[in-house]
Amino acid sequence: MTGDARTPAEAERERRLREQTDDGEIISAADYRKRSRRSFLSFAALGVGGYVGFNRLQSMGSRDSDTIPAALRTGLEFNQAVWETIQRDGARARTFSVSDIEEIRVNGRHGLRATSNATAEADLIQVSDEEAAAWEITMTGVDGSNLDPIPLASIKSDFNVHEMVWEHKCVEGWSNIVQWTGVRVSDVLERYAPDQLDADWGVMRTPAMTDGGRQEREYSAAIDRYTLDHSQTLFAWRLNGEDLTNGHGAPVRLVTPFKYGIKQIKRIGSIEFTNDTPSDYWTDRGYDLHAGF
Ligand SMILES: Nc1nc2c(c(=O)[nH]1)N[C@H]1C(S)=C(S)[C@@H](COP(=O)(O)O)O[C@H]1N2
Ligand SMILES: [Mo]
Repeated sequence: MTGDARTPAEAERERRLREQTDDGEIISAADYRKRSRRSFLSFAALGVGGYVGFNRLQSMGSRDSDTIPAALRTGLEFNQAVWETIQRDGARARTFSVSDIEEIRVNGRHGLRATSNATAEADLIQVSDEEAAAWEITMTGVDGSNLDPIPLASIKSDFNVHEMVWEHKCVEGWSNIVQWTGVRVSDVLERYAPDQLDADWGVMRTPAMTDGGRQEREYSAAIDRYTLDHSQTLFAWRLNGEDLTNGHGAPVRLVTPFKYGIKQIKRIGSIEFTNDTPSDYWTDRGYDLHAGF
């Protein structure tokens, strides 16, 4: 790649990015792919082992009255332990150069569709400029009480803005390097939900809006406290320098490191804080609650 010959403007932008997000090393996408090939191969091997293991598990009994087979539950507990180790590391997701930015498809339209098999942007529930300007994220506390909502206008104007170039990974096996513009969720919650900073989880939902009489099933993503607090977890309203389209989650979505796409919830309408282990759209369908990588 001849991408090292950056223009002064690009170099300056990169310096600003590094300063703003404090996220350490920035390497080219080509180098990163070279480096990660080996870890991908061992990940693939793990996947095969996991599949064989799962088939064996299904014939094994439960440890007590739970319906989860004992060995599988041990696996989930192991997963939780690994996750907690990562948290203690204070790890940061790798970020990239602005010259590595790629296009990204619209993927996953749950909570966004105006017709049952909508694919085009025009088939999605449109958030008008007026609706976007008045948009609020409603919140309920751990005791179930309603908190004051977070106005999107405040998200956009009252906090430090961060730009982050990182790799979005979908569980379907594709990834793209994209740039997000947003503010830290932790900055916003410190101001708008100071009594909820000890809550173990925040369950974010895409509101079930109606358009043309069809009620779309809502999407949800349960986000653990470590992730809510992480300096690279953003409420984002721009993607690759453009305001979010409806398909990409207008007017505001979540971006969070170490999590697959299923946790990058688009069009956030509410957050419910809880200390109980929650479920969300994809955990209801058998995915791991943390969906980390
Ligand atoms: N509301 C909502 N958010 C969602 C989804 C969805 O179906 N509905 N899909 C998720 C998945 S699986 C992925 S990979 C990303 C894709 O984001 P993009 O469409 O901006 O590429 O959105 C995530 N957020
Ligand atoms: Mo995804």
